[in-house]
Amino acid sequence: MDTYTGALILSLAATFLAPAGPYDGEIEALPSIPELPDPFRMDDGARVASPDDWARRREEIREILLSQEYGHMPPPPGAVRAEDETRQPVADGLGVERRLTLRFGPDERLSLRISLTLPDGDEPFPVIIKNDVALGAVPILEEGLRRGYAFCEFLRADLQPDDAQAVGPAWQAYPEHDWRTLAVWAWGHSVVIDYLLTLPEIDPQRIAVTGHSRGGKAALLAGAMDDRIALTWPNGSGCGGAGCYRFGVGETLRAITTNFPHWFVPRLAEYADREDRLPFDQHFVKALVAPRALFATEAFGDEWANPPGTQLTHEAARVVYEWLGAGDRVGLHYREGQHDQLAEDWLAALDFADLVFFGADPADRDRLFQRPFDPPDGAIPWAAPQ
Ligand code: GTR
Repeated sequence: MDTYTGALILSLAATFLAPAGPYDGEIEALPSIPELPDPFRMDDGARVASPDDWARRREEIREILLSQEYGHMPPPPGAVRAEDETRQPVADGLGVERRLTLRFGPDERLSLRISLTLPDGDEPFPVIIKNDVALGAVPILEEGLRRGYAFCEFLRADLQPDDAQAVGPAWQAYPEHDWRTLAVWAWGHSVVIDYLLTLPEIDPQRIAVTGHSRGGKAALLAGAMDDRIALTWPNGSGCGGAGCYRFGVGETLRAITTNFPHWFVPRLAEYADREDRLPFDQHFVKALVAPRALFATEAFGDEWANPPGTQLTHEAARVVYEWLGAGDRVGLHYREGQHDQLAEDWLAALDFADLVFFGADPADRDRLFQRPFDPPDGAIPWAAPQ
């Protein structure tokens, strides 16, 4: 048996031999919940009443999302070795870009190419980590360096290619995990953080993550899973990201699980056209980020990514943020135009980061907290505990 076949068999076994949880039975046997499920309702039916209850509920929410949607990822590898390849000044000397290869995982079998651009200024620097398919794609690099931000991009396909047929390096290195492609890419942020935290230049309290579209889904999941992330910023992430399965427009659960079966555990596809049976919606992912900062950037013309549904799960998550006393740490920005991550999105995110990291109030604060849509009546039938 070759390595690929062996890894495939082990990862299928991991999926099917996992102990059954409360949501693993027949879909039809699960309760129908046409509105957004109550994040404060524990698996046993009791309602969260205290911070201790919420800590337990967060663990339940994590397990719901990993078992029903993304698959379980290993812990961050911890020991990450960097091979320094090149260093060069960028943006007229405002910063220096390092290109590196990280080596980590069991027997250092995994590698990840990154670019790290540090400003010329007083360390430690806040950092924005971005997962992508190419390096050097930060459109506001100069402005960001001027404001004192470091940027770190990584090539997510080094971990797992975006291919339904491929058993990529991460799946081979950790065959006992049922993590699917979005979970692997999300974990990539944690690998990068393991490395960045070894550098005196990086401020450990001010780490942000971002990605666009499928990369935005991965960045949001990273923020939900890794509490070291202080600001989670998905861009145009839509279905399976900052969007909503039950409400809105654009890509459906059936469409995404048919076209991208490798992104999610096979279980998710069973909910196609039966979204009311989902024990979660995407506000659960956002609620896990709370009370750490969360900012989503969207475009009105990007219907496929569900602009109104994104606002709805945002509103639902905001109930959790407010209950935790962090209502001013969850922002939402819409711009005109289409599916992309443009300078306008980056500038809004920099303003939001300045606000939550340094308390710097931007000139036009309201643009960071937009709610342009009328939410459907009764979509959020629950409120925060008293
Ligand atoms: C689309 C997919 C979206 C989004 C997008 C992208 O084809 O349906 O969920 O991920 O690709 O990543 O650009």
